[in-house]
Amino acid sequence: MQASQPPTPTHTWYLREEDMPQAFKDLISSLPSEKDWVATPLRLYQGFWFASWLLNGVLACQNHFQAHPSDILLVTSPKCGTTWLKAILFALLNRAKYSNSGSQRRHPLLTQNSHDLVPFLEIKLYLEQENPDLAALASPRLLATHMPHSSLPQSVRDSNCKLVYLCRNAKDTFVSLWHFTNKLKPEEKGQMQIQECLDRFCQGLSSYGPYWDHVMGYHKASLEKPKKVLFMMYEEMKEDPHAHVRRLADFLGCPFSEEELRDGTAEGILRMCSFDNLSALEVNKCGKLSNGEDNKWFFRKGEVGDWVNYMSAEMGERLDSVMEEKLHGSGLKL
Ligand code: PAP
Repeated sequence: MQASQPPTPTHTWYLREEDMPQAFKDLISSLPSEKDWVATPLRLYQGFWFASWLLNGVLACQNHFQAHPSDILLVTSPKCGTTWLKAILFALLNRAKYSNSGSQRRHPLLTQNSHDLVPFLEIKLYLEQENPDLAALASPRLLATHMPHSSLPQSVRDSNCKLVYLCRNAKDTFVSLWHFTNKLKPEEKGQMQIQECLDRFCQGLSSYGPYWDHVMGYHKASLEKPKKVLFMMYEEMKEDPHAHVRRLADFLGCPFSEEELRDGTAEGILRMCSFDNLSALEVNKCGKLSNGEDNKWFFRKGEVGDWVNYMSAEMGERLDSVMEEKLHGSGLKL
């Protein structure tokens, strides 16, 4: 699809709502509702705002997903660097299979978007089928979710599976979300006013919001269970990706060997997963996800501090003060 053409408004998720079990429909319609930025309803469920169409996947996942102790779950709030960390985790866990010295097999990340290689639980697997058969997934299963900690399926909380959580500065997250939501919006509805969206974001009204509560839930869990939950920040990854990919490998129990450290395996992974490399691949320039989103929408700038180009200083200060107030006492600064 060319940038000048409007996005295809045929996302599968909008169709799925009709197929929901009656019990889900009844529950969802009983929940408090607000318009989200694109005027589709948000529902307040277990203290967080979810797009109404998405709750089908959330409820099915909560009811049916059985975590394995070897599972690895990447968790993010939308636009915190999911696409990047999905790619890094995939490359890290499969590094022996696709090493340069090995079979010379073409690396899947060169021909597939990381969202296709690391599926979302509630946005893909449990949205498409109420109880999908995950037996075919290779072990360890690498999965992703945007679900808040308090909404995770019980089996995730009970099992010894590992959670990698990535968060990002609130202003950059907000601006990235604003851009992305504009892409999703039918062109005839025009661009959303950033000020209006900021008002909503500051009230906690965004998909999987309030953003600060999402972050706090996983931060607390990482302090309580550091072997189970790794808490990471986009800006720190950008600052020193090498240290953080090693940290990830250690946390996941697959540390880089001396030989790998000598032969530049970590650097190779980071090079392949860099914004410049991934965004230049044909699949990410022209491909689409199964829900109709263009892969290229997930690669905008990939920079720290880009918010200054879209938000006034006053808007920035406003979001800073909301975040400071909400994160007060946590030691976090976002
Ligand atoms: P999602 O949560 O909806 O899957 P996600 O991947 O978190 O989306 O958000 C995309 C952001 O990650 C974009 O940020 P921006 O709008 O500020 O530019 C995108 O550019 C950035 N991103 C994607 N790939 C990379 C990468 N390889 N390195 C760094 N940032 C990246």
